[in-house]
Amino acid sequence: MMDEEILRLLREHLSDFLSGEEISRRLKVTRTAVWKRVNHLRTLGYEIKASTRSGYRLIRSPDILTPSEIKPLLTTKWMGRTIHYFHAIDSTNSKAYQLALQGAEEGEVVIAESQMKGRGRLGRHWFSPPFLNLYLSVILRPKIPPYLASLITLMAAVATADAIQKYSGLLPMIKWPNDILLGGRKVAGLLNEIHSEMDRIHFVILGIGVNLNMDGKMFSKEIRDVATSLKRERGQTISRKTFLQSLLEELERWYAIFLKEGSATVLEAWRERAKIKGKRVKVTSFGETLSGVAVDVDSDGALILETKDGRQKRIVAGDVVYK
Ligand code: BTX
Repeated sequence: MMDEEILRLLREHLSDFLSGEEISRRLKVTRTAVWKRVNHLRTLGYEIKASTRSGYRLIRSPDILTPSEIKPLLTTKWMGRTIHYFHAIDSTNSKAYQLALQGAEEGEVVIAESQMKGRGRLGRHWFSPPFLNLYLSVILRPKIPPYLASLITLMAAVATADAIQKYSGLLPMIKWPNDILLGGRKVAGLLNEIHSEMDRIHFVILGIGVNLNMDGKMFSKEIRDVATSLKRERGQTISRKTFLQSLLEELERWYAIFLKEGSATVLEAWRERAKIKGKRVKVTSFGETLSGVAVDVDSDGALILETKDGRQKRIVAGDVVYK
């Protein structure tokens, strides 16, 4: 809290120095305490000039995702207004799930600089090295029946793709159900987890991982050819703060569209991004592998596949490979 207060005061005086005495008076702490916290902020990457006569001046802030860096940028009404921030965590989804069980509200988010046990679907691992990418989990409490929950995944995929396009000008594609691709390689993944009764959702945890500043050689060998980052595609370092701001705005916008207009608008945008109709695909679902032509996604977000014998199969979960 004290770090945030010091940063707030320094940001109010960006063009001149603020004396240590003034800061200690405003925060009701000793000058030594201020000096200690300033040194701590420097270890986080803040460039703070100090002068014995004039005090302190903030020169540059690091690209970290602390609430004090993110909140001044946010233009959302409710999404991300409460941020639970961690340097390192097992998984932001697990943390958000716990918080939601304890009553955290819709729109609260968990952000971490790195994850030790970042999770993909079906127990898979999500590679989450520190200070390079985005690992975000959003708590939602939609008043919809549980069978519509997969539409939230499609909604989040559209929002993430829009944020990527708005930020970078690149054209992401969605691969059913939840991969975001740039140049055919995975730049972002979504893991949505739901807590519900038969006919009521208690909450959905929207987990989103976006590769922002990883270089090609940073990916492990197994995923180097199938994964990419925004920096790799765009050839420029990405401001994680600005990207996060844009992603939270798109999520708020698309969630509002989904709640107000139902699934039609979301599905239309999803289809536009996925261009799945007519593609020859191989789908693995619950241990079974099927080949065929993708016909469409239906109004609940399930994939409709036409197999060789001309029959249509409805697939609610699985992995798709384009042939
Ligand atoms: P998925 O099961 O579709 O994808 C996981 C697969 O993707 C892995 O098996 C691996 O092949 C590949 N992969 C692993 N790490 C990466 C990476 N960084 N970039 C590209 N490909 C990768 C996708 O699951 C869902 C991922 C959600 C991650 C977010 S991060 C915030 C939140 N917290 C959490 O624990 N998970 C979510």
